[in-house]
Amino acid sequence: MAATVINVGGMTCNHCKMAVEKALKTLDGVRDASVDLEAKKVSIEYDPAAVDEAGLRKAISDAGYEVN
Ligand SMILES: [Cu+2]
Repeated sequence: MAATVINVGGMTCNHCKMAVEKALKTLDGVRDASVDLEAKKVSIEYDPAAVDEAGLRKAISDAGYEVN
C-alpha cells in the first residue's frame, strides 16, 4: 500500500469534499481518500500495482477540480 497527498484547487464546500473522495474511491486500487477542505489537500491510500499517481490526478481533474 502506498500513500500520497495531492493539492486540489476548487473545493469550496462539503459537496466538493464528497465529490473528490468519491471520484477517488471508485478507482480500482484506492483504499481510502480523505479531503482536508481547509488545507485544500486530499490524502490517498492506494495500491500502486493497481493505480498510479497519474491515475489519481486524472480522476480528480475528471471530477472537475484542479490538481496543483
Ligand atoms: Cu462544493
